[in-house]
Amino acid sequence: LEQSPLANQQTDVASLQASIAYHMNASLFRTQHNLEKVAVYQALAHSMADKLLLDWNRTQQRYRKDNPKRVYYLSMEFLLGRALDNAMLALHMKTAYQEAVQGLGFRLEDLLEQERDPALGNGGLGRLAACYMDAAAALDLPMWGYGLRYQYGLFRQSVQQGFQVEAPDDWLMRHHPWEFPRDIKYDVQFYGYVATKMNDKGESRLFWESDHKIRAVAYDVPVPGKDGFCGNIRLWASQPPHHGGFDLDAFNQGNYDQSIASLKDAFLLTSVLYPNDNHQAGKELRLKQEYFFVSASVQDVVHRFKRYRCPWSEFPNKVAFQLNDTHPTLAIPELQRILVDVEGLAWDDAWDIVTRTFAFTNHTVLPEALEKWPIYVMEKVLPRHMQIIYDLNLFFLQKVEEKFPGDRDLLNRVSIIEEASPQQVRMAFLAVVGSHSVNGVAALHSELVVKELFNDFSLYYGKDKFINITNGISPRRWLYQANPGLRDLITHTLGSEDWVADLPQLQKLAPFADNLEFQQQWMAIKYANKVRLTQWIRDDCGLTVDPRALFDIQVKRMHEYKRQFLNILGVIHRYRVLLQMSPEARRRVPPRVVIFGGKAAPGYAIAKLVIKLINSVADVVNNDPVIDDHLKVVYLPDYNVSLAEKIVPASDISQHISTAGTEASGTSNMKFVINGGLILGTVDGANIEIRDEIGEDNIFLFGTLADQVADIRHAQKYHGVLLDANLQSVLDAIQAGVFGDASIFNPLIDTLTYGGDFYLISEDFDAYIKRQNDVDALFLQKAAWAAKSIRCTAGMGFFSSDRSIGQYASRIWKVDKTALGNGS
Ligand code: 26M
Repeated sequence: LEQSPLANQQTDVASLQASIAYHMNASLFRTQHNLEKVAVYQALAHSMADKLLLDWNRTQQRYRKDNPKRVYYLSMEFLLGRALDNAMLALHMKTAYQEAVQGLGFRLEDLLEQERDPALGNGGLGRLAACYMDAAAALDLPMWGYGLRYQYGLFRQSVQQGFQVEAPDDWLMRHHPWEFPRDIKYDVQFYGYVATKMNDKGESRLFWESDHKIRAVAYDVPVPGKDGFCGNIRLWASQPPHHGGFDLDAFNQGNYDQSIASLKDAFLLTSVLYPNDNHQAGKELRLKQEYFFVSASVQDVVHRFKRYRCPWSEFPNKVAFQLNDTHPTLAIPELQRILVDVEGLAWDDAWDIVTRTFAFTNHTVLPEALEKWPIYVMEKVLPRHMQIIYDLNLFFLQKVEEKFPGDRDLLNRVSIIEEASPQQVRMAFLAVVGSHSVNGVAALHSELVVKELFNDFSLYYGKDKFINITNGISPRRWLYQANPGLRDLITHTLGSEDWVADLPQLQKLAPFADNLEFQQQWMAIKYANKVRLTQWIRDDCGLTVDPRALFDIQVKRMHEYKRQFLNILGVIHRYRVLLQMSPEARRRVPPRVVIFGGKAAPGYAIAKLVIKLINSVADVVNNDPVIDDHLKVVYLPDYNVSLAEKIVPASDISQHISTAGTEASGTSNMKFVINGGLILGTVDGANIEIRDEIGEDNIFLFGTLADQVADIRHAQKYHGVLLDANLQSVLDAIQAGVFGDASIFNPLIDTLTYGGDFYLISEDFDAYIKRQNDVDALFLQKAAWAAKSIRCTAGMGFFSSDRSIGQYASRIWKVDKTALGNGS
């Protein structure tokens, strides 16, 4: 391959142009005569992918030879975003390619916009997986991602008459040059029955048999690293098994429809990503997706392990599985099944191997998000796994009983099987019992995980099993790539690019915080980013906003606990206050553009109603001549990773205002702050650690604390909710029809009154408004604002995903960066 003209290592402009031209002909079957942007993008992507493949092969060959302990990050979601810009920057080829395409008559920025976002994730959890793969690649850590190749990613969102409308995300309709189909296949079975059989050694063993098989085929996605290193994500697609897809009897009888029915099943399995975020839907197809993914991945890993002919006892020294939430938890009984039923290990030996291999990351404490599967479903789809879970549970409960004799209540509380009707398997408990380490994703969250979610387990296992690893973000994508202006200023100021791989170096910016000239350069970059977003808002929403206004941004999945409702109620309050002011008083308030973005799960009616309310408020406020430019409200449709890359560098303030104790970590908060955006937030998730790192004076926190929430809810139950007076007038305005037909908003307003204000919007309303006024006041003091903005970036060194992955590696996986390193 090294010699192949496809992978010409020359990076001079003429060679790059030649490779683009080559792909135009050979990969796209086109001539140079009708060059559309999308075709040039594709040729360019192929050309770049060639280079990546060389690195991929070199890296993976080295691992194969050295056989280091490998980490497998099991995740149902990888929200990667676009690949081309990322790859060009990682391989230091962007400037050369820029010139190459310029010579062909194109602007690189336009071509980059042609790439469809792979959206194989819902939100934070999927994007975290992408940032972690990026970090592992940068650190030369032998970690592979395993996931699913959904034909349709997260739905595309448009807004019609103010309502969210979903469309399928057919991202594979156009050829996607960033994945490589492999001749690697495993069959995965479902349903069937469990029988007793003799194995080769004459021992009686249980075997699970079924005619219902679906084939998993591997697609590899390269993850560009540093210095010629390249990681991998292996995604499984479902297909009918060889010869097994046809119902041959039906086929021979000429009953074609019936003969291909199971073919359809096979293709359907990985066709679509479930669009729920922090909510479990409980659909059988989802369970099958989870098992399909897990089974193919475990088979692949076992196959790789066996290649080296090590004894089974070596398995935990060669393999670490990290479970990205409970979605891949079936990997635990699956590995136990393979070791016992197929490989013939004794139960206890197998279980020792399993528990030393798995570790589990929890991403939520919201009860509605915790996965539970009814036993009648599990029994039907995975009969052998259900037996194994019963056995695991029995042995576990026996040990609990030994340690805490006679505590029947405790046994009920920790049982993997929930004794309700229907009986359910508690996947989080299975994950805890089958793992040697359980971690939360921010300090407060990990505390709640130990004290609330898994309290009984921490008493049984001891506290060491439960740790915190605070989330991190890729400084490459979220600063270096997304904010070239700031990147260059930082590099120029610090004298080199070393800060990217050693993010705490950002602290060296702090001495410049009060330097007026530096402040001006800093804020000029922010302004340019706001201008760029302004153009996007004009093209996308047909709305003109002034880049000099304060940009106040909340972009994240629409969810009640994230309280976009609080934000828009605050906007209505601001609107009413502005209307009551004299023109002179109004001019003393800094103009604001309040920007929203984010998708609601299609079945989540209340979240969708908040989208409607935001758009209704926007209609009125944006067209009110009295308000003019003092306040604008924007709802950006189809929020995704590539849009985030444009939005994040352009914030003055971003909002992270979840009810305390509900947002496990948040990661966009980190992205905004590292780009010099200030935060308006609650004392929740990683906001707390951001405060600790950047200093209390550089963040606007407000509201109820996590340990007060339960008492307030309790009081509400007995005394009802006494609505904040300002909030009451806001609700009155909505109900008076100021924002159109009031009746449609009734279910939304009811969430504040009937049955208590669960997310404490009224409780926090006054503190929120006051903090917003503090923001206004500071924005008028340009130098003070700039100083805080600089201190924000300077203090963010801790939040690199390189730090997070380093902690996972040393505390959980016990792996090092490979000794060889640097692709040599
Ligand atoms: C579960 C069952 C069926 C279908 C879908 C799901 C499901 C999918 C995604 C459940 C939860 C999902 O994501 C949760 C999530 O994104 N959690 C976020 O994780 C981030 C990374 O740790 C945190 O920063 C966020 O605070 C947390 O909300």
